[in-house]
Amino acid sequence: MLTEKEKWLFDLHGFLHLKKVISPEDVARMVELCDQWHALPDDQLPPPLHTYKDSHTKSSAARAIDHPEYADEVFQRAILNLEIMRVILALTDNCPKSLLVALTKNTSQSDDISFHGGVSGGIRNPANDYQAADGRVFATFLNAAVSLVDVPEGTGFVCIPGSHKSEFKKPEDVDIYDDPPTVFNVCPKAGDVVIFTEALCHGGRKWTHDEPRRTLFMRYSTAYASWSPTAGPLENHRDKISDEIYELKQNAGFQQRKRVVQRLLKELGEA
Ligand SMILES: O=C(O)CCC(=O)C(=O)O
Repeated sequence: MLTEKEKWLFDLHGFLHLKKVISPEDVARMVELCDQWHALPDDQLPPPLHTYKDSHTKSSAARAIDHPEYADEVFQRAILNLEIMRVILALTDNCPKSLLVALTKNTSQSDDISFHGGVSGGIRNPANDYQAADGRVFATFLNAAVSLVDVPEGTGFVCIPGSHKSEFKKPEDVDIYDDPPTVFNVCPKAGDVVIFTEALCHGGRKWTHDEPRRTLFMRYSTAYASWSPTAGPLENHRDKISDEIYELKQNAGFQQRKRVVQRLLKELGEA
């Protein structure tokens, strides 16, 4: 399902930039909802939407609103987008699970995000693994970042190409503002998607433009990933998502073929 060039690029760089994947109508609807929700405090968001917080999130970081797919089907369409799923299915060997989805708004007040991810000193995390063998590429934890705006050069997503299989620890002084070839700044247009393995060392440069940056981050893992049992569908909000999204969010053994996967493979001419 990946072309030979896509396999070569993903193996070499750790990400793929797919162009014009989401329709302009869906992008416009997502921007509208993004602006509407980001204007509200958490207690006025439609449940189960809320702001992402963990102990590492700085209060100055861009606000990310989790679970938008439970509030509007435009986000469910994005999760199941055939062009995105073509890549996710190939990379998870047809055993995917939809994890946390977040709608992020960066303004010129938001902090940048320093480098994280990557293979440190050659030590690999089996829940965030990358392998290439037998003419195939395989990753257990992926992020599909749909840009809802045109990203100008010098801002937005940056990564260290190839760091998903680096054997050595990143030197302390290499940072997100370094130049190529060490650091690469990916600049998608609205509707493009950047799919990367979370094993890739990546971060986000400060947004410097008046028009905010809006991004939909959709994480996927293998359905049997050891760390993801806590990240299943929200049972209290089951009625807000389709049967296919519900199934895609569930755990499954690696020999099990989800019905939604079977349907997608058929549409892709692979089953
Ligand atoms: O595109 C960005 O701003 C970086 C996002 C990021 O680092 C992440 O989602 O982990």
